Amino acid sequence: MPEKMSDDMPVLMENLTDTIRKIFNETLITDIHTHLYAPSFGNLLLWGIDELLTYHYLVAEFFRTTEMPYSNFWNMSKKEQANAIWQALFIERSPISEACRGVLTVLKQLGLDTAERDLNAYRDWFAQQSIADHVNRVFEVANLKAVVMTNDPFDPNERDFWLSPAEIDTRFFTSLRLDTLILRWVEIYTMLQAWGYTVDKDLTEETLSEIRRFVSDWIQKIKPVYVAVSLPPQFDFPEHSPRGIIIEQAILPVTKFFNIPLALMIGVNRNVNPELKLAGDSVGTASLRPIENLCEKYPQNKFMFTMLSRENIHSACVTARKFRNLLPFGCWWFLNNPSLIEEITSMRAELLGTTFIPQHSDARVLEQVIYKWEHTREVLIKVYTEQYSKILATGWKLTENEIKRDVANYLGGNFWKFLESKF
Ligand code: FIX
Ligand code: ZN
Repeated sequence: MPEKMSDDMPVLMENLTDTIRKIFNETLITDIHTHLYAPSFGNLLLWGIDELLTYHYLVAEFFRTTEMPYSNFWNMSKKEQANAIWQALFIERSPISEACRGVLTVLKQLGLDTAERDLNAYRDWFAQQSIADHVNRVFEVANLKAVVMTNDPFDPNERDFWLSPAEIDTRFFTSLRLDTLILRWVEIYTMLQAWGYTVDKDLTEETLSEIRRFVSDWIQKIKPVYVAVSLPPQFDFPEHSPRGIIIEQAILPVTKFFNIPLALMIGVNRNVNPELKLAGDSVGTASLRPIENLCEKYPQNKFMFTMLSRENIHSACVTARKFRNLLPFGCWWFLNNPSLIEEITSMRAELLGTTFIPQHSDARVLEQVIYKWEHTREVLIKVYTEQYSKILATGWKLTENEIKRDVANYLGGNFWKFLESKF
């Protein structure tokens, strides 16, 4: 009788990079934070070359190349804006920034010829795609299993969808984004009044109870995988301010009740240049004490967090070591560049082993998931080849299935297990 072949294989030092590359290429990803929408949300799902070229990362880079008055740009049609950005960033200069290279990676991976530099030919190609097939293809090329949307009940377009919801593609999960509720209470409490909640500008007991009812209603309506808020670097906790009171007395009890995480995205200074609109946000270094205070005071609540400032990443790793109810995720926004992903992921792997989520895409335009994941994957293969080779060098034996297990956890498992966990 021939010996039964094991379906697991030992990993040898000489095959390590190839094995890790193969595993990363085969592992499907859950993208835990995007600004994408399922096709049934209609125009809210952005896709195609003009959307790719007018991504706010590229708008910011475009204005560095021109003296054009801001208003001229904003008065242009989307196609005209895309033409101007293409001309300035791809033709008159080499497209070497991460956001520019991203457009080229997308074109390449969709089978278009970047050497042609023919914007109208790219437009024609996108115009021929049917959105249903195109979404399938993008998911396949990017290796995606699922994406999490960012769903804001205060966004009038989204509200319309939720008031008479259509079926949602099961690969698209929801998250409840509450920046408006938490950060702009004084401006928006009248909206809650108009929607039938008995609230007042002052955060009285009754008002807080009604805010809890509002958050619970939306959790039941959209079934989010987490509740999220982005916060400025000055965020503190505990804090005697509307945002501090709303988080502590309205959000935390409800997220605890439903056992869903609160995702904190810390370090954004909004609108430092309002002329740039969506492209006008900046970064600031924050303190980790508020997160430590939250995790310590509310050990039965679950928190996810990402920081925008590079200077915060090391202390963020240390904070995560202290609290099992805290899950770090992604290289957010200005940190989503290969040189920084490499530094951040190595640091996290050294301090946190396999217990974090290395990346999310933050894609706003469908096809961006292709480049954001392709560029990240290259870095992860490099970082993990190095990490695994160091343990092999001690004589430790590794099998393919063990690396598969770890990579599957990084690219989705850690997230789904955190959602299941109860402390
Ligand atoms: O707050 C956020 O979720 C940010 O990611 C966005 O608002 C930001 O504009 C972005 O697209 C970053 O990638
Ligand atoms: Zn985002």
